[in-house]
Amino acid sequence: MITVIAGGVGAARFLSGLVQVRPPEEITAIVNVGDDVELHGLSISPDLDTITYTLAGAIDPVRGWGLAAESWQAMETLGRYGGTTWFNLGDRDLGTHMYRTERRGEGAPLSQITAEIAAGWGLELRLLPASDDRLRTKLTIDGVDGRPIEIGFQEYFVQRQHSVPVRAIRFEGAGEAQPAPGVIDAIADAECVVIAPSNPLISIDPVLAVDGVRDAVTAARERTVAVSPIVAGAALKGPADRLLEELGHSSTVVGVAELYAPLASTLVIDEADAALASAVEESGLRCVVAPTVMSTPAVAAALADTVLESIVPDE
Ligand code: FO1
Repeated sequence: MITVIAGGVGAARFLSGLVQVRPPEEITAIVNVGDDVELHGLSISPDLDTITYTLAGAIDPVRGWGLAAESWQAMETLGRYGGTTWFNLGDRDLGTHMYRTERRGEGAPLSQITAEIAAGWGLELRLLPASDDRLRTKLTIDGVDGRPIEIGFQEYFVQRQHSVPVRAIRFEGAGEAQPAPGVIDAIADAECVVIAPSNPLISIDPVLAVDGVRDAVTAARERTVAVSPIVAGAALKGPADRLLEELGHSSTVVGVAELYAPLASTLVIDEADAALASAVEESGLRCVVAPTVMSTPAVAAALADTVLESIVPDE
């Protein structure tokens, strides 16, 4: 079993490579739910949907989220009334949120609903939300009068286009949220645990914040490999580099290594950062240098192979 700790776009790309080199039924993705949001009375799980749509080959390739061949008629009607339109929900995508909301209303746990949606797209890997309980990433930024205010993840990421400095990050519900059924076993029983190239602070940390998950990954450290989401000091997509700096880390592969040293025994970095390999190893992880910019499915498959090969079999 290969278990992948996953956020959104970067993790989805990695998983689309992994399913090319390993049978999907041997793969479990444990997915961040801290980005989840309720809008228009609908339950929306962006990272679960991004991974589902990507692996189904239905993702919009330009946006990296939502469905391809989308239309926006419902949003246009909402706009006519002055409704909430800063979070764009395509007409096809709305069907997913309507189904998830209907099933939650029937009392189904998110993990069950996620399995139903994945099956609806013919996916064979196992997708698990990190928790069936409520967990929400909250960010503290400077309000208009300079005083700190706390906002939700999508208000930061989309409404403000993550263009504001972040003072602190908190995972509301982390104290109570329990791992979804199968999450701890998927880590404990995995021959290899992969920390996907997702944002360490807002995609990976909220998964680790769920009760027992960080301990489970730490216990599996010798079989855990992380892929750096930072290449040549920058994030390929999103605010990972700025967030690392704003929260006192270095937005380099060494900064990532220092964050992941307690959790993983190997960090895979891009060839652009080859000169930093020894600095990564000084942080206490083995360092593997390989192409990590998954510009094509072939690169994603090669990266997945590299990750699996970097696991030193138990002596
Ligand atoms: N990202 C945006 O930048 N703008 C949007 O309007 C937007 C809408 C949206 C709707 C559904 C969905 O699943 C994702 C959506 N995203 C949007 C991306 C989303 O904010 C991010 O994918 C994750 O939350 C962070 O990885």
